[in-house]
Amino acid sequence: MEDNKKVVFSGIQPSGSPTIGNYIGAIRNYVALQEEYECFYSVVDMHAITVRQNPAELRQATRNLIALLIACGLDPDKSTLYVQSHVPAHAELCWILNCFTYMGELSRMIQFKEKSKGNENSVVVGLLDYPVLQVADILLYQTDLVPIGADQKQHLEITRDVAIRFNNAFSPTFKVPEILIPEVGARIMSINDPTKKMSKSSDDPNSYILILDKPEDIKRKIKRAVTDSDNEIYFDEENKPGVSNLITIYSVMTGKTIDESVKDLSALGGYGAFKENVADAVIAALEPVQKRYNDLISDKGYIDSVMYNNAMKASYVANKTLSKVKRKVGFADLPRPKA
Ligand code: ATP
Ligand code: LTN
Repeated sequence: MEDNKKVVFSGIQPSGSPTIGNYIGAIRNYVALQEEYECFYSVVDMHAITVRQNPAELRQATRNLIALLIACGLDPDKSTLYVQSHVPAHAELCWILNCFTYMGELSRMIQFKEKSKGNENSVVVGLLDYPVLQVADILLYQTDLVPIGADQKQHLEITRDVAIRFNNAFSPTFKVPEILIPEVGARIMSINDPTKKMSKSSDDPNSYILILDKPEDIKRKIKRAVTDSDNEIYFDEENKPGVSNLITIYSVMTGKTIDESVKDLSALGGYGAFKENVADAVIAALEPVQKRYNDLISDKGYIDSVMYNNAMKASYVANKTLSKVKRKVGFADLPRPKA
């Protein structure tokens, strides 16, 4: 690893096919950061099994996500793009950090509260422990910066708290990471219910637009997007969440500012033409990604080699931190028998 470059880490779950919310809130920043930083991007399959997955689908979704991230612009020779479960250090550090994390901290997490609502007695331990695995992911790589969407802010705060707690209990061991949340598009809302976050694991396909959705599906979904009845196009997230969500999507997909986008879109008159323009912008931005994806996914050997080489690179860095941590907490070295 080059010593002078700062380190970026982020993770994305293979819990379905990624949405434009994932793209806008996270993936485009992964790509933007890879020139300047030493980047580690992990397909976090161990996080994904905190909700029940079909094994064959999970296996396939993991490979597909590696291919999709490359299609979005990640260069596996520049960024270390790997699968979390291929680097056992994540699970090992998670266990150690479990012993430095409080039940109170975990039970206060919004994501845990939402996902366990209504079945408090049968919620799996992994769902409560989810943030600690995320803390381990980040701290293993001595990360400076974590690009994420707004929904992950609480998980990053706990990461900083646990790092500081461990460093204070022993001596400086972990870098305390900073959070990077985009100014525009940190929380893309569901297309048919703009009060909820767009989410790839939703069971309603009309709530999200996938990066790999066909143009006709993108058109149909945006045409049916929930807006409001006043037929005026301006940006006001509180009072016009549906319209503002579409303006945000247009802005990121065209590279224009929110003001420029409002100017473009309000000149069109009604919601019909507005939605058509948003759909066209999304389709145009995704077309090259979809094309690259279709080429990559048929190249099994290439995806295999990316997965293997990058797991080795990630393991090397992760194991350095893990060894340090084991020594600090007092685990005995494995003695080498004299020959
Ligand atoms: P799931 O639906 O399974 O919970 P998800 O769609 O929320 O998954 P993750 O894999 O958990 O996606 O998240 C990957 C990254 O995408 C995270 O940094 C997350 O903050 C970001 N992200 C997810 N959804 C959105 C969204 N609607 N808007 C902006 N960023 C998002
Ligand atoms: N919990 C994250 C995914 C994730 C992650 C990470 C993000 C797992 N490990 C480390 C940033 C850094 C989510 O998006 N749901």
